[in-house]
Amino acid sequence: MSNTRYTERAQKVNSLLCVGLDPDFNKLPQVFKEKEYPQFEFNKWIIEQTAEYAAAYKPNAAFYEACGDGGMRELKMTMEYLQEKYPDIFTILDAKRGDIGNTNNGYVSSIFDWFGFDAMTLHPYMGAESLQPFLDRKDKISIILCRTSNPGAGEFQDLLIETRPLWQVVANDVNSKWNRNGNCMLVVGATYPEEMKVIRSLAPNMTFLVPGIGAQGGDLQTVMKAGLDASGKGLIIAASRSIIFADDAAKEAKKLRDEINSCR
Ligand code: OMP
Repeated sequence: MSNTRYTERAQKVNSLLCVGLDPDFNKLPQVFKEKEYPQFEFNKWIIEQTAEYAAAYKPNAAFYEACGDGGMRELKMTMEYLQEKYPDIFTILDAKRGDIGNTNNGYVSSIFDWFGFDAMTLHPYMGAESLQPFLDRKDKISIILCRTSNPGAGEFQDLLIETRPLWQVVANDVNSKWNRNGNCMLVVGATYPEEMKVIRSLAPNMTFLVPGIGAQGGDLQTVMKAGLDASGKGLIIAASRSIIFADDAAKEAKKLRDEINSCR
């Protein structure tokens, strides 16, 4: 099952680090901007510097879509590069998809089958029935937004459903009802460690994708304490800008990998 792909890679390189491949064109060093395939060449360079520390890579679709058909081609080239050179690294497309079931079949074909990602991020707003095409894929991982990292996350997520905020209902339902195939994970932002603690108690064995360390200011130690599962795993700690746009991406990735491990 695909869930084991992450844990096996994490074990192999002794890392819970996920490097976000968010190659915002405007922020690329000039030398890459001038290349025929700027985002791909930049990603390749980042991958070469960080692969030994990375359990996962997570491109965000927005930065590729922003570059039109060239961006989509370069996202595919990035995937082909990873599949060929680092086939055991877990790959996540951050695209926060979710539509009616029939339309979701299109995302399944595109993101899981054509691009070949192991996992994608999904929003739960339309319910389990709509997400069934993703949940039915036993060989792939559905990562459901539960508590997002953004400052305004609470606008809807904190709304009370009887006595519980919506994010708790999502955590509970994904864990107890949606995860029949053992192929669900939850997005839990690093900027909300108190909520993460509660989500860990609601979903003791589930893996959390945790963005918000680095550029968004999440505190690593607090997050690790709140989110680790009983076996000292269960987290995918994601950072994009703080690694890929650092002066020395390899150094930053190693540093974060080591900091994560020192909290385990
Ligand atoms: P940095 O803030 O540069 O590390 O990037 C964070 C990445 O994680 C971006 O691609 C975001 O879109 C994504 N993300 C969040 O920042 N917050 C969330 O709650 C969820 C995600 C995500 O699904 O990955």
